[in-house]
Amino acid sequence: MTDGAHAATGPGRTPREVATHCPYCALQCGMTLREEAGRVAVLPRQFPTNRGGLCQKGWTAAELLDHPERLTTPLLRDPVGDELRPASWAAALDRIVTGLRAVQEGHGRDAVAVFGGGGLTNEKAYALGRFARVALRTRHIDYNGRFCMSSAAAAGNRAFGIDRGLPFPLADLGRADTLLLVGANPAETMPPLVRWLTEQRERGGRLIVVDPRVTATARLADLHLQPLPGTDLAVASALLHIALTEGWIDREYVAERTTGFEAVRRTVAGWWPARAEALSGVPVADLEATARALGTAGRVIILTARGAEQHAKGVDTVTGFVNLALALGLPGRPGSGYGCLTGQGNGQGGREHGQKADQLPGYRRIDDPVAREHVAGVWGVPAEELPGPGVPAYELLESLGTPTGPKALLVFGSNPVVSAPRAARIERRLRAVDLLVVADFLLSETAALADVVLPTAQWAEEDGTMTNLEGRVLRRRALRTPPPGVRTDLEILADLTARLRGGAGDADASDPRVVFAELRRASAGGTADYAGVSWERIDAHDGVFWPCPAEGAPDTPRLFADRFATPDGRARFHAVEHRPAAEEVCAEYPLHLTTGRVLAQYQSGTQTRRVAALRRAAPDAFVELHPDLAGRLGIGDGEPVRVVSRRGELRAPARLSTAIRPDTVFAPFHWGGAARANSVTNDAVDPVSGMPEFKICAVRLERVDEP
Ligand SMILES: Nc1nc2c(c(=O)[nH]1)N[C@H]1C(S)=C(S)[C@@H](COP(=O)(O)OP(=O)(O)OC[C@H]3O[C@@H](n4cnc5c(=O)[nH]c(N)nc54)[C@H](O)[C@@H]3O)O[C@H]1N2
Ligand SMILES: Nc1nc2c(c(=O)[nH]1)N[C@H]1C(S)=C(S)[C@@H](COP(=O)(O)OP(=O)(O)OC[C@H]3O[C@@H](n4cnc5c(=O)[nH]c(N)nc54)[C@H](O)[C@@H]3O)O[C@H]1N2
Ligand code: SF4
Ligand SMILES: [Mo]
Repeated sequence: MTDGAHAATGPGRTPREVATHCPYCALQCGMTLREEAGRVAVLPRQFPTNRGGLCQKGWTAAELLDHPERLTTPLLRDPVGDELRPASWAAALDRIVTGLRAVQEGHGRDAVAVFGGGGLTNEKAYALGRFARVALRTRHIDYNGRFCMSSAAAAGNRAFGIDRGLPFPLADLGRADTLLLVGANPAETMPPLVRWLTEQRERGGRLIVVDPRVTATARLADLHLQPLPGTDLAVASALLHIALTEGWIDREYVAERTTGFEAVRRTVAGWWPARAEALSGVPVADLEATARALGTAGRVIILTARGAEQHAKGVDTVTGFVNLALALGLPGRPGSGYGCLTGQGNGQGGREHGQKADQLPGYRRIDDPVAREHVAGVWGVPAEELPGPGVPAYELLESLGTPTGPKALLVFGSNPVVSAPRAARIERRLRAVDLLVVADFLLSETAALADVVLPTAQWAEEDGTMTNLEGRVLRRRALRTPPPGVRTDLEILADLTARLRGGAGDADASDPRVVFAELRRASAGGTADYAGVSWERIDAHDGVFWPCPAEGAPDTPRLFADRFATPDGRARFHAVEHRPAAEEVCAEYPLHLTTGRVLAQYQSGTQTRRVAALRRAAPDAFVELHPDLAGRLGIGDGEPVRVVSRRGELRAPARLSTAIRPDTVFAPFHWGGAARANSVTNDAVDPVSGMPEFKICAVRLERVDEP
């Protein structure tokens, strides 16, 4: 590939090149973009996280830049025929501002809501939060990270006083003696990360994977635990029970660095391994082998991802594994620890700078008077004018257009029609608002419902920063300017702010460097302190790890060496108890449905379903089921099936596989229409984090006999 690109460089032609990162997931693989004769090629680049590796999505990312379906003009819904038609920017922005004013005059400021995304740069996430609180003065802003990261974030905050997905660099994985992955399938969701797993095993380390399916990741493991979905907390409790019985607890660490162990000890005393086996189906011998590998090795890392987290008890489940890690003395011990694999490109930074309902920049709480005073000072407004906390994403979407809910919604960087739980209901709510505005570069299923669609720039057309799964702040660098007719998200927010104020646009407000400088000041002194992170400093190193409180101060690749971010510096145990899934199987809905990802598609699929090579690799949705189950139901491989829950159904071809438990079926969520997995999923949410229960609900399976 590299050779080919060089060969194409003819004499006299200077290809343009820029060092940047992939637009998709939180691994943020380093890549070089090279433009020549109008064509953009992706070349792998050495970076500490991917070490030159890219997955198929990264390789093909540039295809969308000049895609024929790219939006290059605003679209306005024409009431005649109910169609979206091209319009000028002036007409589109006027329609938005008129609509927002009408809604706020009729129903109050909170009648306008904003929905963001974990794919937005730090600058955009920050600007979106400021736009909601200062220009719109609404309390209603939240984002899709609520569907992604929120359970691990809440568990991290309450245990460690800080939420940074990995509190250590990714490279530590390669040196772990024991690595436990719970509900994570990085072989498909972050393929270049497998290098670290390979290195780990080559050094003689043990890899243990907990997943109801024999995934590509599970196949790499020395030991695979295959629990029933929704039983991870029972597994975690049994592991701690065994560690206690065997005397593998780090008593000195527990005494000196933590509080609250006694209550946890009492709770897990009741979780003898046979009880966990009865619930989860994981054999006692495997639980014992896992506990031994964790309890007796030197460098031990425990990681969770969405499989363990996307449950109505996600926070408690993560807490169960955090308790285990603390009891073994892992967090802060060199080479050891607990972490969560953040998902979206800026899933980490996107949850730090104020697009969360309860948050101000720097991971500050919006209900903290000192934080309000500080941020209001940076924004040049009185603190009492800042709204209070809003509500989490699902609650927000679900209330749209209801008598007490918001009547207008602006969406930046999400496609909830495909990705929200119980999506048919959310689709109805989105149709019920007076004004729906979507900024996107492609006509997503959500944009297709909008009253106004704003065409926005893509990743290779803008500068900014992203914070990867390690808490490392990186530079996204523009290769070219956006096509004519397209504006950046920052320009859109600046234009709307100016029009709402009745004033002229402010070029500074849309300059990512200027916005980042302000973000640094707004975050200064907060938990996620970026005050010392400059673009120059990122450029001079391989990124900068937050917290980094001053230009001259070191950054923080590793947290917790001496203390935790709690007031007393100690980590906190929380006693947590297993509880059943929000919806249990019954005679009518006898199977468990779990949902997740495939390698060649990304999220709601707006982007990757339009890339030819990815469409070839993963053309359609499917329902994965065990041949024994298929035999009982008379379903053959490839035959169309219907998955039915209390909320709706999905239709897709059956994919028979012995890799899944016979009592569970799996569907990827990357497709809309009849194959939409989220027509079926449960909208029960975690009481602490607001995370929906994407990973388990009760369904029945039917053959589709009609043609
Ligand atoms: N190819 C691809 N890569 C992606 C993405 C994508 O859409 N496509 N999205 C990115 C984003 S935003 C995210 S959040 C990450 C997600 O990354 P992952 O968390 O790795 O992905 P998932 O497939 O959602 O879930 C992981 C595994 O959880 C298992 N699982 C299901 N239910 C349970 C359960 O109850 N317990 C346990 N232990 N496991 C369970 C599933 O079988 C699945 O293999 O991926 C990122 N990378
Ligand atoms: N059943 C089920 N549902 C799930 C999950 C699951 O495992 N199972 N996982 C959940 C998780 S972890 C996540 S993260 C969510 C993700 O689901 P979504 O929030 O829908 O995320 P994306 O599909 O990435 O949507 C991003 C949209 O914004 C556009 N976009 C991309 N970058 C930008 C930008 O910079 N600016 C603007 N304005 N637009 C942009 C894209 O074209 C796309 O249409 O799905 C959740 N839904
Ligand atoms: S692993 Fe993630 S960041 Fe790396 S190339 Fe693939 S999608 Fe992009
Ligand atoms: Mo995610």
